[in-house]
Amino acid sequence: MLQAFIFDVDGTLADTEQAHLAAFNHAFAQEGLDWHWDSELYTELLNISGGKERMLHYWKQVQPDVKDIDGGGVQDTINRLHEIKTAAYENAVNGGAVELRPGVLRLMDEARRAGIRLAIATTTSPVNIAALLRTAIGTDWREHFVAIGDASTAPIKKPHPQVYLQMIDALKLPPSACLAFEDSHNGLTAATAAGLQTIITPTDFTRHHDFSAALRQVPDLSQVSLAHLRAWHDEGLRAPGRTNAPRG
Ligand code: XBP
Ligand code: MG
Repeated sequence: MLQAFIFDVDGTLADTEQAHLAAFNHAFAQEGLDWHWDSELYTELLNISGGKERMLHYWKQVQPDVKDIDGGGVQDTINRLHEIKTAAYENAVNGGAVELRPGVLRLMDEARRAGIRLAIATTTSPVNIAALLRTAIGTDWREHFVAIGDASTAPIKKPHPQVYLQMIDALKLPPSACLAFEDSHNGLTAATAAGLQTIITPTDFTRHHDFSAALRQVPDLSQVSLAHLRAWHDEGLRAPGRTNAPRG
Protein backbone atom coordinates (compact mmCIF):
# COMPACT_ATOMS: atom_id res chain seq x y z
CA MET A 1 0.00 0.00 0.00
CA LEU A 2 1.13 3.51 -0.81
CA GLN A 3 2.10 5.30 2.41
CA ALA A 4 4.60 8.06 1.61
CA PHE A 5 5.72 10.52 -1.05
CA ILE A 6 9.34 11.65 -1.21
CA PHE A 7 9.87 14.88 -3.16
CA ASP A 8 12.98 16.29 -4.77
CA VAL A 9 13.03 20.11 -4.49
CA ASP A 10 14.90 21.82 -7.34
CA GLY A 11 13.04 21.30 -10.59
CA THR A 12 10.35 19.15 -8.94
CA LEU A 13 8.61 21.25 -6.28
CA ALA A 14 9.58 24.43 -8.12
CA ASP A 15 11.36 25.45 -11.29
CA THR A 16 14.29 26.94 -9.38
CA GLU A 17 17.27 26.49 -11.67
CA GLN A 18 17.01 29.88 -13.40
CA ALA A 19 17.20 31.50 -9.94
CA HIS A 20 20.13 29.24 -8.94
CA LEU A 21 21.90 30.19 -12.19
CA ALA A 22 21.47 33.93 -11.56
CA ALA A 23 22.80 33.45 -8.00
CA PHE A 24 25.90 31.58 -9.23
CA ASN A 25 26.65 34.36 -11.74
CA HIS A 26 26.11 36.99 -9.04
CA ALA A 27 28.68 35.23 -6.82
CA PHE A 28 31.21 35.01 -9.66
CA ALA A 29 30.88 38.76 -10.38
CA GLN A 30 31.00 39.62 -6.68
CA GLU A 31 34.31 37.76 -6.31
CA GLY A 32 35.77 39.40 -9.43
CA LEU A 33 35.87 36.18 -11.46
CA ASP A 34 35.40 36.33 -15.23
CA TRP A 35 33.17 33.22 -15.11
CA HIS A 36 29.67 33.54 -16.55
CA TRP A 37 27.35 30.60 -17.06
CA ASP A 38 24.65 30.82 -19.73
CA SER A 39 21.60 28.53 -19.88
CA GLU A 40 23.21 26.16 -22.37
CA LEU A 41 26.32 25.66 -20.25
CA TYR A 42 24.25 25.42 -17.07
CA THR A 43 22.08 22.68 -18.61
CA GLU A 44 25.26 20.65 -19.01
CA LEU A 45 26.64 21.57 -15.58
CA LEU A 46 23.42 20.37 -13.95
CA ASN A 47 24.74 16.86 -14.53
CA ILE A 48 26.87 17.59 -11.47
CA SER A 49 24.58 17.70 -8.42
CA GLY A 50 25.27 20.24 -5.69
CA GLY A 51 26.38 23.83 -6.10
CA LYS A 52 29.87 23.40 -4.60
CA GLU A 53 30.54 20.27 -6.62
CA ARG A 54 29.25 22.01 -9.77
CA MET A 55 31.57 25.02 -9.33
CA LEU A 56 34.59 22.81 -8.62
CA HIS A 57 33.83 20.71 -11.70
CA TYR A 58 33.65 23.87 -13.83
CA TRP A 59 36.83 25.28 -12.33
CA LYS A 60 38.71 22.08 -13.21
CA GLN A 61 37.30 22.29 -16.73
CA VAL A 62 38.54 25.83 -17.37
CA GLN A 63 41.76 25.39 -15.37
CA PRO A 64 42.84 21.72 -15.33
CA ASP A 65 45.91 22.44 -13.14
CA VAL A 66 43.83 24.22 -10.47
CA LYS A 67 44.89 21.84 -7.68
CA ASP A 68 48.62 22.58 -8.13
CA ILE A 69 48.10 26.32 -8.26
CA ASP A 70 46.02 26.96 -5.21
CA GLY A 71 46.40 23.96 -2.88
CA GLY A 72 43.97 24.16 0.08
CA GLY A 73 42.70 27.58 -1.04
CA VAL A 74 40.53 26.01 -3.73
CA GLN A 75 37.96 24.63 -1.30
CA ASP A 76 37.98 27.92 0.64
CA THR A 77 37.21 29.83 -2.56
CA ILE A 78 34.44 27.38 -3.45
CA ASN A 79 32.97 27.73 0.05
CA ARG A 80 33.06 31.55 -0.15
CA LEU A 81 31.46 31.56 -3.60
CA HIS A 82 28.78 29.17 -2.37
CA GLU A 83 28.01 31.34 0.64
CA ILE A 84 27.49 34.38 -1.60
CA LYS A 85 25.47 32.28 -4.05
CA THR A 86 23.26 30.87 -1.30
CA ALA A 87 22.55 34.33 0.17
CA ALA A 88 21.66 35.69 -3.29
CA TYR A 89 19.38 32.72 -4.02
CA GLU A 90 17.66 32.97 -0.65
CA ASN A 91 17.09 36.67 -1.23
CA ALA A 92 15.59 36.06 -4.66
CA VAL A 93 13.28 33.32 -3.36
CA ASN A 94 12.20 35.43 -0.39
CA GLY A 95 11.35 38.13 -2.94
CA GLY A 96 9.06 35.71 -4.82
CA ALA A 97 11.38 34.76 -7.71
CA VAL A 98 10.04 31.18 -7.81
CA GLU A 99 6.74 29.52 -7.06
CA LEU A 100 5.68 25.89 -6.66
CA ARG A 101 4.99 24.01 -9.90
CA PRO A 102 1.35 23.42 -10.90
CA GLY A 103 -0.43 20.75 -8.88
CA VAL A 104 2.29 20.37 -6.22
CA LEU A 105 0.48 22.00 -3.31
CA ARG A 106 -2.90 20.51 -4.21
CA LEU A 107 -1.39 17.01 -4.40
CA MET A 108 0.47 17.44 -1.10
CA ASP A 109 -2.75 18.53 0.62
CA GLU A 110 -4.70 15.66 -0.92
CA ALA A 111 -2.03 13.18 0.17
CA ARG A 112 -1.81 14.48 3.74
CA ARG A 113 -5.60 14.36 4.12
CA ALA A 114 -5.46 10.71 3.03
CA GLY A 115 -2.77 9.90 5.64
CA ILE A 116 0.11 9.71 3.18
CA ARG A 117 3.29 11.02 4.77
CA LEU A 118 5.54 13.48 2.96
CA ALA A 119 9.35 13.71 2.94
CA ILE A 120 11.98 15.67 1.04
CA ALA A 121 15.10 14.28 -0.62
CA THR A 122 17.26 16.99 -2.17
CA THR A 123 20.91 17.85 -2.72
CA THR A 124 20.37 21.53 -2.01
CA SER A 125 21.18 23.51 1.15
CA PRO A 126 18.64 23.64 4.03
CA VAL A 127 18.23 27.45 3.86
CA ASN A 128 17.14 27.15 0.23
CA ILE A 129 14.38 24.69 1.12
CA ALA A 130 13.19 26.90 3.97
CA ALA A 131 13.11 30.02 1.79
CA LEU A 132 11.10 28.26 -0.92
CA LEU A 133 8.60 26.49 1.30
CA ARG A 134 8.13 29.30 3.82
CA THR A 135 7.22 31.57 0.92
CA ALA A 136 5.00 29.01 -0.81
CA ILE A 137 3.33 27.21 2.12
CA GLY A 138 3.74 29.49 5.16
CA THR A 139 5.64 29.57 8.44
CA ASP A 140 4.30 26.14 9.43
CA TRP A 141 5.76 24.51 6.29
CA ARG A 142 7.88 22.05 8.26
CA GLU A 143 4.77 20.38 9.69
CA HIS A 144 3.96 19.15 6.17
CA PHE A 145 7.00 16.86 6.17
CA VAL A 146 7.88 13.95 8.46
CA ALA A 147 11.51 13.98 7.34
CA ILE A 148 13.87 16.18 5.33
CA GLY A 149 17.07 14.98 3.67
CA ASP A 150 19.35 17.65 2.16
CA ALA A 151 22.98 18.71 1.67
CA SER A 152 23.45 18.85 5.45
CA THR A 153 22.30 15.25 6.03
CA ALA A 154 23.55 13.59 2.82
CA PRO A 155 27.02 14.73 1.73
CA ILE A 156 27.13 12.19 -1.10
CA LYS A 157 25.05 13.81 -3.80
CA LYS A 158 22.66 12.26 -6.35
CA PRO A 159 22.95 10.05 -8.41
CA HIS A 160 24.10 8.30 -5.23
CA PRO A 161 21.01 7.06 -3.34
CA GLN A 162 22.21 8.26 0.10
CA VAL A 163 19.55 10.95 0.62
CA TYR A 164 16.72 8.61 -0.47
CA LEU A 165 18.00 5.78 1.75
CA GLN A 166 18.02 8.23 4.68
CA MET A 167 14.40 9.17 4.03
CA ILE A 168 13.24 5.56 3.66
CA ASP A 169 14.95 4.87 6.96
CA ALA A 170 13.35 7.90 8.64
CA LEU A 171 9.90 6.91 7.36
CA LYS A 172 10.44 3.33 8.62
CA LEU A 173 8.79 1.99 5.47
CA PRO A 174 9.86 -0.40 2.74
CA PRO A 175 10.70 1.48 -0.49
CA SER A 176 7.79 -0.35 -2.14
CA ALA A 177 5.38 1.66 0.08
CA CYS A 178 6.72 4.99 -1.19
CA LEU A 179 6.78 7.01 -4.41
CA ALA A 180 9.56 9.45 -5.36
CA PHE A 181 9.05 12.62 -7.42
CA GLU A 182 11.96 13.85 -9.53
CA ASP A 183 12.82 16.04 -12.51
CA SER A 184 16.29 14.83 -13.50
CA HIS A 185 18.22 11.75 -14.56
CA ASN A 186 20.53 12.01 -11.53
CA GLY A 187 17.49 12.20 -9.25
CA LEU A 188 15.80 9.26 -10.97
CA THR A 189 18.98 7.19 -10.71
CA ALA A 190 19.29 7.98 -6.98
CA ALA A 191 15.64 7.13 -6.25
CA THR A 192 15.70 3.96 -8.36
CA ALA A 193 18.90 2.76 -6.68
CA ALA A 194 17.09 3.18 -3.34
CA GLY A 195 14.32 0.87 -4.66
CA LEU A 196 11.76 3.62 -5.23
CA GLN A 197 9.29 3.91 -8.07
CA THR A 198 9.55 7.41 -9.46
CA ILE A 199 7.26 9.93 -11.13
CA ILE A 200 9.10 12.38 -13.41
CA THR A 201 8.06 15.97 -14.10
CA PRO A 202 10.85 17.36 -16.33
CA THR A 203 11.79 21.02 -16.73
CA ASP A 204 13.32 22.85 -19.69
CA PHE A 205 16.72 22.05 -18.18
CA THR A 206 16.10 18.27 -17.96
CA ARG A 207 13.64 17.48 -20.78
CA HIS A 208 16.37 15.78 -22.83
CA HIS A 209 17.39 13.36 -20.02
CA ASP A 210 16.83 9.60 -20.18
CA PHE A 211 13.79 8.82 -18.02
CA SER A 212 13.27 5.24 -19.18
CA ALA A 213 13.57 3.95 -15.58
CA ALA A 214 10.63 6.10 -14.41
CA LEU A 215 7.25 4.71 -13.38
CA ARG A 216 5.57 7.59 -15.26
CA GLN A 217 6.65 10.83 -16.92
CA VAL A 218 4.11 13.69 -16.93
CA PRO A 219 4.57 17.35 -17.94
CA ASP A 220 3.64 18.48 -14.39
CA LEU A 221 1.39 17.38 -11.53
CA SER A 222 -1.60 19.57 -12.48
CA GLN A 223 -3.57 16.63 -13.94
CA VAL A 224 -2.34 14.02 -11.45
CA SER A 225 -4.58 12.94 -8.57
CA LEU A 226 -3.92 10.66 -5.63
CA ALA A 227 -6.09 8.05 -7.37
CA HIS A 228 -3.79 8.14 -10.43
CA LEU A 229 -0.73 7.74 -8.24
CA ARG A 230 -2.24 4.81 -6.31
CA ALA A 231 -3.09 3.07 -9.60
CA TRP A 232 0.34 3.70 -11.16
CA HIS A 233 2.11 2.62 -7.97
CA ASP A 234 0.11 -0.58 -7.91
CA GLU A 235 0.78 -1.31 -11.59
CA GLY A 236 4.47 -0.70 -11.00
CA LEU A 237 4.59 -3.18 -8.14
CA ARG A 238 2.97 -5.81 -10.34
CA ALA A 239 5.24 -5.14 -13.32
CA PRO A 240 7.31 -8.15 -14.36
CA GLY A 241 10.91 -8.02 -13.20
CA ARG A 242 10.23 -6.15 -9.97
CA THR A 243 11.70 -8.22 -7.16
CA ASN A 244 9.21 -6.96 -4.58
CA ALA A 245 6.14 -7.45 -6.80
CA PRO A 246 3.34 -9.09 -4.83
CA ARG A 247 2.81 -12.77 -5.64
CA GLY A 248 -0.38 -14.32 -7.02
C1 XBP B 1 19.52 20.36 -7.53
C2 XBP B 1 20.85 20.86 -7.53
C3 XBP B 1 21.21 21.90 -6.57
C4 XBP B 1 20.98 23.31 -6.96
C5 XBP B 1 21.96 24.18 -6.22
O1 XBP B 1 19.56 18.96 -7.73
O2 XBP B 1 21.68 20.34 -8.21
O3 XBP B 1 22.57 21.73 -6.42
O4 XBP B 1 21.15 23.45 -8.36
O5 XBP B 1 21.81 24.10 -4.84
P1 XBP B 1 18.39 18.02 -7.19
P2 XBP B 1 23.10 24.27 -3.88
O6 XBP B 1 17.12 18.67 -7.60
O7 XBP B 1 18.61 16.72 -7.90
O8 XBP B 1 18.53 17.90 -5.69
O9 XBP B 1 23.94 25.36 -4.44
O10 XBP B 1 22.52 24.61 -2.52
O11 XBP B 1 23.85 22.95 -3.85
MG1 MG C 1 15.83 18.17 -9.14
